[in-house]
Amino acid sequence: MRFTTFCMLSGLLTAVSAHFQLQYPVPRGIFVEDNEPTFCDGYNTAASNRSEFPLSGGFISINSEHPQFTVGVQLSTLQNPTSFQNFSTAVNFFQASGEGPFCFPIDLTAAGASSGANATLQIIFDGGDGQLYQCADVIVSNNFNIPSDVSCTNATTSSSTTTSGSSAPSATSPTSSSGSASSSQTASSASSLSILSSVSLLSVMGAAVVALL
Ligand SMILES: *[C@@H]1O[C@H](CO)[C@@H](O)[C@H](O)[C@H]1NC(C)=O
Ligand SMILES: *[C@@H]1O[C@H](CO)[C@@H](O)[C@H](O)[C@H]1NC(C)=O
Ligand SMILES: *[C@@H]1O[C@H](CO)[C@@H](O)[C@H](O)[C@H]1NC(C)=O
Ligand SMILES: *[C@@H]1O[C@H](CO)[C@@H](O)[C@H](O)[C@H]1NC(C)=O
Ligand SMILES: [Cu+2]
Repeated sequence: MRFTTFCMLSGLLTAVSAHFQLQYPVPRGIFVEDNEPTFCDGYNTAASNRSEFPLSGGFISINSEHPQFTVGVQLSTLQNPTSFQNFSTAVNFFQASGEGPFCFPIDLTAAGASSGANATLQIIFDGGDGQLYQCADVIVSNNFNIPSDVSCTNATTSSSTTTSGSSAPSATSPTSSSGSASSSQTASSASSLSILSSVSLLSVMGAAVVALL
């Protein structure tokens, strides 16, 4: 009974507001929930302020708002990749679970990157409401270690299984690269609005859970 109730509620939450946020490396731009189903969360131009990222022994840290998800990472070594076709696989898609922090290793050597190269990482996440994308523009370095104060934890310790790269990114190009400045401005106000509405929705749902239990 409780289980059924929980499933119904979490199903609702999933349908309405849940996504994922890239925590590390620093994403290309601030998170825009409504744009996350599109190439690089709607940011179609590489950032000029790149952060360093280790050639090997790196990790990707995300916050998942979905209890079950599939995640993978693509890499491009173009200066300004503009299409999914400009990327190749760096971390095969795998399934994982747990709402909250999730952190997994990535080795760019295996993906063909070299030290000193500019690269873009595109994290692809599917928690049941379609594929979502966030990008980070980096400088690959073989003598950079991720600072120890960068958090790398998993919400749950349950094991994950590897899937055979079946959920490849859809072959859509970003709509247009012109007018990105104005669209990112409206996008950031839309983002605060949707954060507000997510928060109020969550409190309503929280009250409902308390009432039902
Ligand atoms: C890397 O990108 C920065 C700006 O994003 C550029 O100034 C620099 O020349 C690029 N380096 C290489 C090796 O292409
Ligand atoms: C690049 O600059 C933007 C805008 O100031 C900022 O939000 C972002 O965190 C910076 N990225 C890095 C990797 O420092
Ligand atoms: C990047 O992708 C676009 C669109 O598929 C393609 O036209 C272009 O040739 C690619 N660039 C490189 C350098 O592969
Ligand atoms: C989180 O789980 C993934 C998948 O099981 C694993 O590869 C990774 O090492 C875990 N991260 C931490 C910080 O334990
Ligand atoms: Cu979602």
